[in-house]
Amino acid sequence: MEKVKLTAKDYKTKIPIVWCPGCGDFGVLSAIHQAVADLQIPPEKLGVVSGIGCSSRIAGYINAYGFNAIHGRPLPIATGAKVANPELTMLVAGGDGDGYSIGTNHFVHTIRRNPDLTYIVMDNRIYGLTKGQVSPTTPTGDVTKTTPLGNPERPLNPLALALELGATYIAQGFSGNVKHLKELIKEGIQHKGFALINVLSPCVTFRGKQEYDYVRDHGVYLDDVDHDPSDWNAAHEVTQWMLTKNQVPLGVIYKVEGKKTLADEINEVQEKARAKKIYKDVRELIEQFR
Ligand SMILES: Cc1ncc(C[n+]2csc(CCOP(=O)(O)OP(=O)(O)O)c2C)c(N)n1
Ligand code: SF4
Ligand SMILES: [Mg+2]
Repeated sequence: MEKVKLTAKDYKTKIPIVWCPGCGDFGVLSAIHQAVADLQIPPEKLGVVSGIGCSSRIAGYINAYGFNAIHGRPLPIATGAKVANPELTMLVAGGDGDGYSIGTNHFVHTIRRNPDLTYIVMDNRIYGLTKGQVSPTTPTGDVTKTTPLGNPERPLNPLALALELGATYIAQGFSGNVKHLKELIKEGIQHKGFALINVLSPCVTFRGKQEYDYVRDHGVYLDDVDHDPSDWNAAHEVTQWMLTKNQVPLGVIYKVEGKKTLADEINEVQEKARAKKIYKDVRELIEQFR
């Protein structure tokens, strides 16, 4: 029998979408629907884990195994799901607050382990769900509900942090360019190892529509300039553009293939353990702790 071709529509759910009109997250959702359809990943082979926030509602809007984790914890949960069922394509999605504030420790240690996950962060540079508090990526000086006289802190640079920690795929997208973002997501999914896709995804309610203009005016597509994503030093320079040149890099910033993933490491340990025959079975191991 001929296989039915999946389309973006097959990944939509009936859950009403409650984002504000104009929210950047609509673009991200559309890019994900199209990316998984292009790759023909059946919904039963797809997992989406999110955290808490407006952006994290996205898990409910994708026809797949979905899990709304607690705030800041989608990465360890997705890592566990991937280890338990390596056949699942695992997407992790959330906001800048979820991933780069309360979830920073998981961000750091997940990258160290290089699990085969695609992490899509909807970076709107604000806490949207809780009504407009300063976030770790809010620019210095910006007025928010919790910084009425301007944000006194320097923003975190997730791209540079991920690069320093050894992430094997780092990209930045824009929810105002769904076609481009879709390709970044497809490439992230096809990459073996941890893929970070930071998406500038404006919160029109708490930061205003001009966030779209900011990315349009300052965005530089890496495909249009001579950037080699396999060159770590060149990638490092690109991660600094927002600070050094007031430019927003868009595209694949860094990519290295062939690095061991968490699954490779687990398989190696299991093989070593079997070869050494240290224990006859798990009961012998447990006995040691009595
Ligand atoms: C442990 C815990 N602390 C605080 C909160 C409240 N809270 C919910 S969402 C959120 C921030 C979300 O910001 P972000 O991840 O950037 O998502 P956005 O709404 O901007 O998409 C906070 C502080 C919570 N739910 N759980
Ligand atoms: S508050 Fe901001 S982030 Fe949340 S749905 Fe509205 S526009 Fe989007
Ligand atoms: Mg946010």
